Amino acid sequence: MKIKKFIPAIALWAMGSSLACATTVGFSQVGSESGWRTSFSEAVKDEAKARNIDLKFSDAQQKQENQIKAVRSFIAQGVDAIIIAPVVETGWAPVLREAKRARIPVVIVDRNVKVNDDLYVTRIASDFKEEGVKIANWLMNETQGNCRIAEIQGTVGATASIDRAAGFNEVIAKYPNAKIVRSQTGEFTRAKGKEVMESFLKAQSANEPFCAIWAHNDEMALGAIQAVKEAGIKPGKDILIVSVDGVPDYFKAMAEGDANATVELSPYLGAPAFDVIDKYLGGDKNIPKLISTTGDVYTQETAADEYQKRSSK
Ligand code: GYE
Repeated sequence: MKIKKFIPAIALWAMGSSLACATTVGFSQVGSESGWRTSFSEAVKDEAKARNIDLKFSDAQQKQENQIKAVRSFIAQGVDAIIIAPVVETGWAPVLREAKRARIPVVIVDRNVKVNDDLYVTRIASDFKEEGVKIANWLMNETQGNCRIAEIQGTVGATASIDRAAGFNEVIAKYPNAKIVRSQTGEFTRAKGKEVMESFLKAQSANEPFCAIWAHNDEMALGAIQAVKEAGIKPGKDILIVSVDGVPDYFKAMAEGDANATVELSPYLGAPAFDVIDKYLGGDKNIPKLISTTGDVYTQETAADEYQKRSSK
């Protein structure tokens, strides 16, 4: 009799205390501008569920002011930790100082923030400059360094745009016959990528066609491909298409011959972010300031197989 009563009491206590102890993490995400971004958000949500983390997710719709509001509200709610995937690099110091004062650790994922590094625990990201270098090397190799390039940049002020451009430009600077002849932001979205490419094509002179489109992400490249097709030009052949991300739709486009190359970017940033938070909240403050991931170049050769793998995930 005694034992019977005892067990449910223990079970109840355990249940109650585990609920009370669930870690609460606020996550301020850039938005849902690209397929890569959506996969990243999903990955964070799935990982939080698997770890029984109470995740407060906030979509900033590509606006830093929304992110700052979200972070302030996470602080007011007294979350255990905050993850920020910042839209742009600048303007973060005040709100990060507020988090620090409230003793809430902040982990930066993906793009960077320009602040003293005592204002966050660590940053988990890929090396965007290296991505620019890799894709430019592929393009220079493919064209023997002869190429008039139309560049569709990502969001102005975002690390992914700044560093990808820097890496790409560093490589093509070594080739006198390679040149960026048009450049404009497409804000990382498919619709804008299409719009920008349409305007490039209108302004293009017939005797100086583009040899390639360099888009700072797959989503804009996919929009540009549509614009090129609608102009009666063959993407992937008449104009080479290169970008970064490695989203399933882009693998499909490569398999169909419409796109040429991309650098894969892992969207699985939730697990390493939660690992760091666990460590930090567990008392281990010995965490490197940058945890980086890398990705490979993919081309048409393996695109069909890679598409299969990715779309069955
Ligand atoms: O390439 C793009 C997204 O910041 C690295 O943002 C990220 C970029 C990614 O919208 O698709």
